[in-house]
Amino acid sequence: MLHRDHTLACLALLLTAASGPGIAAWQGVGEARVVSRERDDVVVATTSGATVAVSFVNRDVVRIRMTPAGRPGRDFSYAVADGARATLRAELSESAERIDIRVAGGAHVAVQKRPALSVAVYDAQERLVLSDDAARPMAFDPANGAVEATKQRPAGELYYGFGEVPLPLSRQQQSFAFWNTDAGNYPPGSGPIYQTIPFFIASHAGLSYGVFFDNTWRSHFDMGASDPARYSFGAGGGDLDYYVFTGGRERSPASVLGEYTALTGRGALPPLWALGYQQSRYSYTPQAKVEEIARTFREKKIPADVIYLDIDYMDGYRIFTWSPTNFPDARGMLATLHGEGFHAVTIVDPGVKFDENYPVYRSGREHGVYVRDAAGSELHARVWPGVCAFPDFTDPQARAWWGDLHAKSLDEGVDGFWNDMNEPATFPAEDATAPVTMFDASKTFALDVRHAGDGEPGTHARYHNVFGMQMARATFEGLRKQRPTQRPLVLTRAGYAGIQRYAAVWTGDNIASWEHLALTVPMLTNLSISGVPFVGADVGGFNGTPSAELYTRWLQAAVLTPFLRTHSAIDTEPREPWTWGGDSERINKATIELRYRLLPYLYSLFAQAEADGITPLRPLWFEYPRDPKAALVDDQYLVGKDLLVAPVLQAGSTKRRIYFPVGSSWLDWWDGSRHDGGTSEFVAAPLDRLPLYVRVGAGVPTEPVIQHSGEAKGVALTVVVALGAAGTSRIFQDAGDGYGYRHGESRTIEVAQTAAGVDLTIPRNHGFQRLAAVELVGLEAAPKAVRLDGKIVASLSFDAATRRVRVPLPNEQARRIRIEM
Ligand code: MIG
Repeated sequence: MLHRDHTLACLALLLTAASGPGIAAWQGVGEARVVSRERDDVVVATTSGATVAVSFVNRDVVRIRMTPAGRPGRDFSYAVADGARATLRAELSESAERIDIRVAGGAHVAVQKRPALSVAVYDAQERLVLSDDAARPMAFDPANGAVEATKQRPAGELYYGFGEVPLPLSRQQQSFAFWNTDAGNYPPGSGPIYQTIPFFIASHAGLSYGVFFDNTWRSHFDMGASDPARYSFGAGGGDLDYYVFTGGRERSPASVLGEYTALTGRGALPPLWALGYQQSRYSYTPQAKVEEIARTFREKKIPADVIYLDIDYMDGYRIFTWSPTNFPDARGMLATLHGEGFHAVTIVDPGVKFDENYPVYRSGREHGVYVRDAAGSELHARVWPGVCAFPDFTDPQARAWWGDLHAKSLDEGVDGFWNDMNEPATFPAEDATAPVTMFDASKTFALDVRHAGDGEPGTHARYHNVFGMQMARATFEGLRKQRPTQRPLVLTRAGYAGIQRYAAVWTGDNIASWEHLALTVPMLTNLSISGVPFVGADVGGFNGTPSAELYTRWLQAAVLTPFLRTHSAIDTEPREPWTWGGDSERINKATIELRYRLLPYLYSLFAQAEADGITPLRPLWFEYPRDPKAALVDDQYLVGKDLLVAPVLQAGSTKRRIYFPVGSSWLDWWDGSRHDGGTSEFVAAPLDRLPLYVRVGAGVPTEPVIQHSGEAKGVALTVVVALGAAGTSRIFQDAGDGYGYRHGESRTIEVAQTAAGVDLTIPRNHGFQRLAAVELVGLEAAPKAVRLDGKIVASLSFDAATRRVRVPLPNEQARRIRIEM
């Protein structure tokens, strides 16, 4: 047993809580004994009986896997995308004290053999990336299966990512756990909540690296909270299996995220309609109410694409049914909604009502899909419908069964599916007397409940954190099978690393408070750079009723977040963009219109996210890792590289301070005024103004206001060019749904700014929106002339108030714009 200080002993107890009672008895890995090769892995047996395997996923990504039992089990991961875990054969050299493992031109792993095996990883330039704390080698607890690693922490190293944790942007000197939890009203600064994404990007002296701890058990990170000189991570079972992303030559946040998403998959382009404004409530019922809400959007000309049906659409909360009284003609309602350009999403929870007269329940039992308790009987627990059985989503047959259930809903006209309560969450037993607290262990299945584990049966303690992800996967795969030519929209509350392959994620039951509004910025940007492109928070805050001002500010703050949906709890006042009437309605409408004007930009960002894994929403730090003043900014965010959003997050505020990061200059979206990088400014932000900036050098595609994305085909694009620096922007276009874009049915327009002017590269148009104009922004005076391909543009109007001039393009042959001042 190792000597450990008090804090670590506490940590150990925390870690092992999920695996049952017992005092932690940590054992270090001990000295390296025998070094061997197994396929591409270098496997080191240690005096403790554990083995440590080192492999290379590619030149810059190293995997380290410590197996306490010595013999690694099957190599399987829910996080890793199909085919993404290729390995390279590394060169191995061994001396009395060390083992060096490297690939040409890539990273280098140095293993110190004694006094206890310890690992250090270097990048391709032999710069240290991370290193075990020699005093605290990798350890495990043979009594309960817990594992743990401790790394040295350079002073000032910061940590971002970690998926969904309600903490400030950088998690240095914080500690938290992952155990998917229905944590409605989550207090800022706490955890665990709904998702488990044990991935972070570290940043120190302008260099980044990443770590992904691929372990589905209850896990825990201490990023220097107990001791600022070290950080540690561990779990209540399984292997100590983690990846180090060295970030290649660049060592940038983007290169690390690219490496992580190459391993765990990249979120595919959503259907265009899912990027529109979405309206939800718990619950819009009966169907006349749903129809009225949709109609009101159209009457008031407030753009919207999607309406949500929360649990009350069902018959006694039986999934895949409709309430005969409140939704007597669901098909008719869905047809009406479609006629008005709406798409509809229904909520589907994992609990299947235990009811012999309910065909879905009976079918599940006949197919043997339900989770079983430790004694082997069908697990029953209470949720909305009363006593339920639960499909075991870690069983491929259960997933297929589940996927097929969606055929009926699709046939009725449902367009997308919302998976809730999939932590999984359960209610207390009817006769329970103890109070249920926020992070109560009783809010889910018993730890000894059994799961199929895709061929490796195991307990709930092991598979709890992937239940929600596998539910979303089952839904996604079912939709892909039923509707192969449509892109699915699946929204999930729970998930695990890699969830981006299957679903959009929203941050659950937040609160209608200014504090929770402010929390959305660090939460969503961190969730995004944890590889999940399609993220959002309930606009206005789920629980409680926001004031008109809070709602308006919240909508502004959210308007360029990827998943934009107003949603509210059952006991709150109505909440639609028009609820407060007057100015409030006018401003909310304008805010949603801004979303639609920028849809082509958001869409292009999603195309990028699918191609290279770089997600649309980013903290300032992500693009400006060498600017120390940007490192902790968590009340502003970037959308792509080109838009900077600085929402007002405080009650009664009509101005705010904004930091413009070093390395770019920015133009005010509304008036074209210029703000240089490295400056901090107080700007006016009256209630009708979202402070929004475009990066000098960028070309941002926009379109006129439309009422829903289905109208996009009928309008042309205008690219807004922020003058003053060189740069190239790419505008991606395709059909907006389906998979034609993977077979060449798309085009990418290039807009390049040079010292001479703006050059356009417009490929042939196969029925996409036409590029009809270029707006040049940032001009302090009217230009003497603007030439388009040599010819003076006649109809030119300079708008001094917005510092811009609009250059109409007569056709898509346009190539060169030259400005004469
Ligand atoms: O126990 O379906 O987070 O968005 O409206 C609450 C009802 C269950 C929790 C979700 C919320 C949803 C609500 N659900």
